[in-house]
Amino acid sequence: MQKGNTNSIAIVITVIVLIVGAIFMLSRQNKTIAPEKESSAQAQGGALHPSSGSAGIVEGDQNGQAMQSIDIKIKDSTFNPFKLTIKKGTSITWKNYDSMPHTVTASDKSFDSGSMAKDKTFTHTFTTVGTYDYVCTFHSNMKAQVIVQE
Ligand SMILES: [Cu+2]
Repeated sequence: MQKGNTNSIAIVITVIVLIVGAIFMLSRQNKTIAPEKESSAQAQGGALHPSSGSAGIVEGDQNGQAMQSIDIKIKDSTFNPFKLTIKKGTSITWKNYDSMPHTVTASDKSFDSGSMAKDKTFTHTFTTVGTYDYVCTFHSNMKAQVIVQE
């Protein structure tokens, strides 16, 4: 009798835990950035932005989850990585390591850094899904691409 009671209490607790877990999972799916997708973007060549800037903290969503930002190096007249797939809402910061100036200019003009001297950075947040080709307007062979996914 008492054992049966204990068993049914255990079943009720298990059901409650499952329901709470399901609600938690559903609420997480509504968030824009899924953590496991973040790591895949890094694996494709982007490095996590150093957390020194205040932007990463300010832009965190209500969950306290920081928006992702990725660095692209401009070095030896090459964008590195030159091809990158990111999630919508990700910020990319380009930094020029060359002594000569470069630009980061979208073919559709949706972003344009203007002339960037050595050590200058340019950041753009991609809020619309699509494929963005961009070039350095000073060096027509410097071509690169960002693919923004949902
Ligand atoms: Cu250039």
